[in-house]
Amino acid sequence: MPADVKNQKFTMLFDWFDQGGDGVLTHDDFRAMGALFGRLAAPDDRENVSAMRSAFEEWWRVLLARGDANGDGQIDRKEFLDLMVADITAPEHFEKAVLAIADALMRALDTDHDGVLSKDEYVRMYDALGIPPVHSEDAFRRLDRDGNGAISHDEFRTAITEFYLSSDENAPGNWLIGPIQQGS
Ligand SMILES: [Ca+2]
Ligand SMILES: [Ca+2]
Ligand SMILES: [Ca+2]
Repeated sequence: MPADVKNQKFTMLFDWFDQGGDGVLTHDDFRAMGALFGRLAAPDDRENVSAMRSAFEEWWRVLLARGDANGDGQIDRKEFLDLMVADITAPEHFEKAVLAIADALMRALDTDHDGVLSKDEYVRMYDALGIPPVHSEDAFRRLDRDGNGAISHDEFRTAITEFYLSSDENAPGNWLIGPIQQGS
């Protein structure tokens, strides 16, 4: 069921973002996510480090401004799911928060600067971001839509857009942070 697929994906995202593990999202969690992503970039790559940090700050700003329904300065699971379905996916927020991270992440991961992600470059993301690497081969195969052995910038953006916007349970982009639970 379409709504369930999105709820499952955003539930996985919530658990991942909750770096402190206390069941609510706070500014600290988003700072931690920004730092986690920033560590993927080379130490002298200030541009991408600061782009990822700013994008997570922007994401937190939108969440707090529009999603903190009970006004306690934190985002609980229900507030997050409601906002993600309704609002972060609005074009102006999506571009500034989500796709800004995607673009900086892609540049940081592309360590040989050939404009595409090889399997090695892609798989490195899993370890560094704390996503179980066991599914990385599957994900790579699905995200490499034209099957040329590399993930292009377009393929990467498409995957991320599908992860956030698609209600299709078979969308390859659903695999971005691991398999969603089917049929639960
Ligand atoms: Ca709240
Ligand atoms: Ca590359
Ligand atoms: Ca490809």
